[in-house]
Parts: sequence; C-alpha cells; structure tokens
Amino acid sequence: MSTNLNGKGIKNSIAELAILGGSPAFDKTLHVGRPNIGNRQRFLERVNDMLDRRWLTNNGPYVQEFERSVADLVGAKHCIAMCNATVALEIAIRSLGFTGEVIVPSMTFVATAHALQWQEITPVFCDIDPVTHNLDPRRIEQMITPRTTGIIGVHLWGRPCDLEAIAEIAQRHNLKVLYDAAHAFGCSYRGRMIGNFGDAEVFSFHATKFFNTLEGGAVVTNNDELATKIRLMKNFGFVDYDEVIYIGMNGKMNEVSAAMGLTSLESLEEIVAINRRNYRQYQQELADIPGLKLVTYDESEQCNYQYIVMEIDEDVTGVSRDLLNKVLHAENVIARRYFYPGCHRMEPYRSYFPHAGLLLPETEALVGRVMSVPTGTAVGSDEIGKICQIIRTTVTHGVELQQQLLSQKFALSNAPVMAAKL
Ligand code: T4K
Repeated sequence: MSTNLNGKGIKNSIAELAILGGSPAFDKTLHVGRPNIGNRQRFLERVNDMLDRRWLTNNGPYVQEFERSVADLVGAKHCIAMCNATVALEIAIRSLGFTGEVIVPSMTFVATAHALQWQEITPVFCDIDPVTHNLDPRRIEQMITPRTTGIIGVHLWGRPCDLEAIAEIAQRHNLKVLYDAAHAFGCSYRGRMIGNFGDAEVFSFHATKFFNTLEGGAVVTNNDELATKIRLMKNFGFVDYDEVIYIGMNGKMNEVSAAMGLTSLESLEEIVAINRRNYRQYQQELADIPGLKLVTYDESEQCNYQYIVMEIDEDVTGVSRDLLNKVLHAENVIARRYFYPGCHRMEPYRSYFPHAGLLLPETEALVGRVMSVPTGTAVGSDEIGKICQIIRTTVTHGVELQQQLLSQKFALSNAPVMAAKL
C-alpha cells in the first residue's frame, strides 16, 4: 500500500533520488529521536514556580512528585529519579553488588556495557535471539562462569526480554538481575508494567526518548532495602547532614528536568497515540516490499512504539542497509544504524575481546541489517509517506541504483585521467 502523495519530495524513480543528483526530498532535516515536547506553557509555569521557590535540585518538590507519579504509573514501590540512565545503571550495578563478570547483550547502546566496565566489572557479551533482538536465554547459561555475579537484560526497542526464562536461570545460578529498560518506559509484559521485573529496572528519559526530562533516568524497584541504598548512593552516600555511609556519587535529577517530566507525563497518552499511528502507517506502507521487515510490537500489551526499526535482507532486496541509509541521508532523513557495530566492536571491548564476535553470530548479522527511521510528534503523515516512497523506490530499483552509483564513481575517479588525455 502507498499513500497518495503529491508535490515536492516524491521520488518515484531513482533518477530523482538526491544520491544521484536530485534535490533532497526534505528542506529541513528529519531526525530519529527528535524530542516530544508537552505543554510549553505548563512547563514554563513550573520553571517559574521553581525559580520563585529557589529550590533547584537536591530532592526538590518536583523531583518528589515526579518519582511518585512514575512509581504509580508503573505500579512499583520505588522510583529513584536520576540525572541520566547511564548513572542510574552505574548506581544500580554497584548497589546490587555486581563484581567480576556480568552477562549483557552486545546489541545495545554502549552505555549498558560502559556502566559495568567503568567500575572494572567485565561485560560478558551474550548473543541475542534474531526474532526478539533480546538476550537469548539459551545462550546465557553458556556464558556463566564462577566469576559471574549478574545478568543485565535490555528490553530493546521497548520489547520485553524473556523475563521468565531469565528469572529461572538467575535463580538456579544465584545471580542478580538488572534490566536496562531505557527503551521500555510505558511498556508492559503480560499485563504487568516494565519496572517490576528483576531486582531493579532502569529507565532513560533522555531528550531522544519518547518521554523525556531533557536528560534523566530512574531506577525502579520493589525492594525496600535496595531502594534505600540507591537513594543514598545517588546523593554521595549521605544519611544525614554530616554522615556518609556508602561510597556515592552525584546522580541527582534537578528540578527543571522533573518539571519537564511532570509536563511530559501529562501528554504521555497523546505521544503514544501519535507513535502508534506512525508505526501503523510505516507498517502499511512498507508491508509488501520483499526483503524489508518492520520490527513489530505486541499491540495487546502497553507499548510506547518509540522506535521504528526495519530489517533489510540484502539478499532479497539487492540493496544493503548501508546504501539505503545513505540514500535517506542524502534526502535529509537522518536514519540511524542503532546499534551498529555492537558494543563488542567498540573500544575498549574490541581490544579486550578481539574474538568476541565468534560467539555472537546473531548479533553480528543483526547489526548489519537494522535501521531506525524518524517517528514521534515531529514527523507528520505526509513526511512518513515520502520516506516510505523513497525506501520503496530504492529497494525496487536496487540493482539499477547500484549500477548508476558505480558508474558515477567510475566517472569521478577517472575524471583527472580523462582531463589529462584531453
Ligand atoms: N541503555 C540504552 C539501551 C540506551 O539506548 C541508552 C541511551 C542508555 C542506556 C543511556 O541512557 P542515557 O544515559 O542517555 O539516559 C542517543 C541518546 O543520546 C541516548 O540517550 C540513547 N540511548 C541513544 C539510543 O540515542 P546518540 O549518540 O544517537 O545521540 P545523537 O546526539 O546522535 O542524537 C540522536 C538524534 O536525535 C540526532 O539525529 C539528533 C536528534 N536530537 C537529539 C537531541 C539530544 C534532537 O533532535 N534534539 C535533541 O535535543 O544517542
């Protein structure tokens, strides 16, 4: 199916593509992760109140209200708001007593691995299930050694990990479980909200997330003791004005971020509805393109539809993910290769474990075929229609496009020779 599109930016033939010299489909750049912004007036009122109160950070009234609202929404006992999810992961990791080795996917944003390595804990990269893109429970057990103390699962794209299987493995091996739920705020698993699984879960509220506090994150847990420890650790370990009982750091969320969070919460349903509408449009418009598959969401669960991720099978389309990515960039659509090339191929992990890829065949294949495209409140249906049309034109004329690009390259590389001959 394709929308009836008219006007500038419609690319029905490859000759019109910007990569071959046509003018870009969009004058303004479209991004993945363009922030959703709630009621501006409400936000500014809150910021004004904050200035009047002269309470800017350190467990201020907005942070407290925000923590209560998030805990209520998720249905968990404790929410500890933080300055970002990376610090929240670091604090959660330390509070859980992880040491030695911890099992994580490599198919994630590098912050998941860094939060461990920053504390001299070895991230042991485990392969993923090619269907769910999440940790493959069948592979986890093979990675456990006497030094393993925990598992960090990542609910990639907001799609929950195999929670039962991971809980069962962890219990059998006496391991703690932390979930990097950076993508999964507002998502559920079998009717229960993410935030209630493992020993603790970490959300990201970064500007690029569908729900943002500018920068921000939170640890959510149902464990009272752990919550108390995390709360102290994010404030240097202070229990009283002059008494410190843990090593701690500054992980506090400030009042402007909490004001943004409270304001974003008021628009949450609206944002999700727009994301869902965008997802359905992409799904319909790309449905019949062989070799191109959209990552799907279980619509019977609560879902934030934050990422529109496609998998490109080059053997079928004749066009690689990287070429499609370049085509889109030339049109001013900044598609992203999240999470290429995988943490194990980034430093310092690439140097530490040069052969890690041998145990990660599914991750290695997946990072070569996934691509995220723009969604959220900043993209309209007409724009999505044009993006889909560019993708359709590129994929259906893939071979011809490759040939033309090759001949352009050949002409360019021979230009000095030709000029000399003349
Ligand atoms: N775990 C996972 C699984 C994660 O995905 C992340 C973060 C974390 C942990 C850590 O969470 P935080 O510590 O950040 O809370 C972006 C985000 O910075 C990062 O938060 C996010 N994941 C990751 C998936 O995406 P980059 O390096 O791609 O960011 P950047 O600067 O290229 O921005 C992405 C796009 O968004 C750009 O095309 C421009 C657009 N953008 C960005 C910002 C900040 C805007 O239009 N406006 C903006 O204000 O990492």
